[in-house]
Amino acid sequence: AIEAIGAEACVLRGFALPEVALLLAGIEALQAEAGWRNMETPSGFTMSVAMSNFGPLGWVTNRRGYSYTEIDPLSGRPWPALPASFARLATEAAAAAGFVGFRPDACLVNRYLPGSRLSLHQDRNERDYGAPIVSVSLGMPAVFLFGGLARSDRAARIPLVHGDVVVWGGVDRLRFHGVLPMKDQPHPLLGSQRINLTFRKAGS
Ligand code: MD5
Ligand code: FE
Repeated sequence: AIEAIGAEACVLRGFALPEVALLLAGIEALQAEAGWRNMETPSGFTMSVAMSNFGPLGWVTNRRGYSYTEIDPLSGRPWPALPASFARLATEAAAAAGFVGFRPDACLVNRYLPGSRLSLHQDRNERDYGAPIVSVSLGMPAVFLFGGLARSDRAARIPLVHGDVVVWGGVDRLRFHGVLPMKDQPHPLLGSQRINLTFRKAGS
């Protein structure tokens, strides 16, 4: 079932459910190899969302700004490689939403605990806004804020649960968005956490 949330944005309810075991195994391996970290924003706040990345490119923030790097600044080594099963899921979800040929080169992994939130922002650190973004929700439910092209536009509240996949592209690619503070609603597999995979084409 495809649920449109914008002209070129949609929710694919439960699309990732058949892949959950593979995704969780990959996330466990990422946690062991690279680990979660709460990064600092350019304005000096520590993010309440903990992050890590699968490569080749990983999103980072620090006092100097936001960027994509080939090397994990914490380990000094390349980010762990994106498992083929993850890339396939992102490509298939994008195609189901009408974006054929999506090949992600970055997968940001966000871990939300009760109280974690993501304030309203745009994703503007990628080279080519022509590629869509695919996001996979796992674990605790969240309320996603889907705004407009101006920060002041009123935002819709979209509930996202374990297994849901959202695809944004085209005219919806630069809309403001965020995640409301997480309530503690433990999930049978993941407990008191939400993990979001954000697949992007960040480089050329
Ligand atoms: C999350 N993460 O639930 C979201 C999923 C981030 C982030 O926002 O930057 O790490 S991706 C949501 C997204 C991406 C690109 C465009 C739009 C939403 N949009 O136009 O609403 O952790
Ligand atoms: Fe974002």
